Amino acid sequence: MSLSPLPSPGTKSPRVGLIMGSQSDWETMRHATAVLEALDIAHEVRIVSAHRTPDRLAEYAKSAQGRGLSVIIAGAGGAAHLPGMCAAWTALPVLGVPVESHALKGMDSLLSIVQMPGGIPVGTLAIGKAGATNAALLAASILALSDPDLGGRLAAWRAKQTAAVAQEPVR
Ligand code: RP5
Repeated sequence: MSLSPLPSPGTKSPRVGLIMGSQSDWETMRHATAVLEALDIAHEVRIVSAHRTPDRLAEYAKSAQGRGLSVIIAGAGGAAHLPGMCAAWTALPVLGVPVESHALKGMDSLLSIVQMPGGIPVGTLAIGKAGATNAALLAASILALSDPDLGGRLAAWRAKQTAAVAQEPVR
């Protein structure tokens, strides 16, 4: 696997790595990239399958911190061992997004991500779009601890969301 080339001058190097087990996960995980883009957080997106491309996963996770990433978001469906295996290879915070599966509606994904044995944590979000959205927001909160400018952008994003809630329902 060829990992990210060095960013060209003027390009920000990725701070968030977003990985998913399959192309089919993109429909869910695109909601995470939408938030990262709205908050102007440099990120990279890769397909990394724990069982179909195990060497790619090991290389990705082991090199993540050295390449400047601070948080990894990992989305997977079914026997969703990608976030857990990723967390085993890196000490960076790993946020797991359970992708909704056909057979069990994502309950399989959720349980296989959330039930990490004590010792290797994966911060597990909700199934599907909400989880992908919140994974990106949580990554933003983590990064904002040491980035006041991003903290301001996140506060503005939340204020805009608040302002969009009507006082009364349309009847
Ligand atoms: C997992 O298997 C992926 O994360 C995906 O959610 C699921 C199905 O993958 P495809 O069969 O669509 O490639 O590895």
